[in-house]
Amino acid sequence: MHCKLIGVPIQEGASRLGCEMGPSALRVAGLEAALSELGHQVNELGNLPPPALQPCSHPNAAIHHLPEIAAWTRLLDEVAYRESGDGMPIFLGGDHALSAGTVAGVARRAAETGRPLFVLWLDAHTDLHSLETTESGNLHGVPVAYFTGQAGFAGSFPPLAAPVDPGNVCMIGIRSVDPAEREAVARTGITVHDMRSIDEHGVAALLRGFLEKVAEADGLLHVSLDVDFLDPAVAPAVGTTVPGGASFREAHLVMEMLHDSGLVSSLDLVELNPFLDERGRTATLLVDLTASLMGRKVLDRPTRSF
Ligand code: HAR
Ligand code: MN
Ligand code: MN
Ligand code: MN
Repeated sequence: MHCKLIGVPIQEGASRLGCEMGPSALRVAGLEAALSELGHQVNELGNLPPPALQPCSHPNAAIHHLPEIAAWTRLLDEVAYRESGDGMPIFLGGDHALSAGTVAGVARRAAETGRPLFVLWLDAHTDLHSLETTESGNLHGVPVAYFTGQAGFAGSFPPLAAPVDPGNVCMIGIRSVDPAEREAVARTGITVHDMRSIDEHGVAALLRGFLEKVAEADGLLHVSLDVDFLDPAVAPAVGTTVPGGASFREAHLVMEMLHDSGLVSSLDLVELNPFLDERGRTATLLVDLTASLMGRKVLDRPTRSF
């Protein structure tokens, strides 16, 4: 596989500063070497420069940093479109607001190829607020509403060329949903597997169902991995910890199954806040999870799909 590492030092979508250092921490933790050792060709594209701002405003006075997030979305849509033409872009965040642009861009590319885009959202949160409904005003809470084409982004965020069908979005690990997001889940029909579903059915059964759907549709698959998908006990370096997250093994199993599926075409690693880490353990875990997604395994297994 031809992997492209793209640093996205964005932190204005989160309430706590520090995600800007995420790309550096992932590099220091050895992401490039981990991928090269697996036999992948790795292109290190460096960090994207912060984009120029255009003035914009919104009647919701709670919103923070709208011009910054709108500008990053515009830039990332372009970069994700360009870099998904050949090879697999891996976006090193940066807070989760970056996925508004990365998913918009890969969706535009997918639409051109005629293959449907699916999104696997691994997160404690649904990030399904609109600009109207966000109460915190932290724009890492809105990307899913944007890239699925929900109302209320016109005039602030860039126009969306290829909205992702909400029926193609699957969320796993969810355990913090605001009332307006709960309503949006019901309205859009996005598949949400909360932590209770993982407890009851096991993460493998939930993921297998989704991967079968992607394979049947001959889809492309974008994976968006928020650090807070993981339990804070194993991944403390995140500003929005929520207890009761995915375990070390549950997360690795997800990555191993994704690898075996052969379906993943792009990846976001987001919300890593190195300022909150303990001796680099969260950054190291993210690198190890990425390696599992890209083919690292304990033992070879008889060939199977997932
Ligand atoms: N739903 C809450 C809000 O909108 C929390 C959002 C936190 N989002 C992330 N990314 N950390 O998932 O403020
Ligand atoms: Mn702020
Ligand atoms: Mn998130
Ligand atoms: Mn989250």
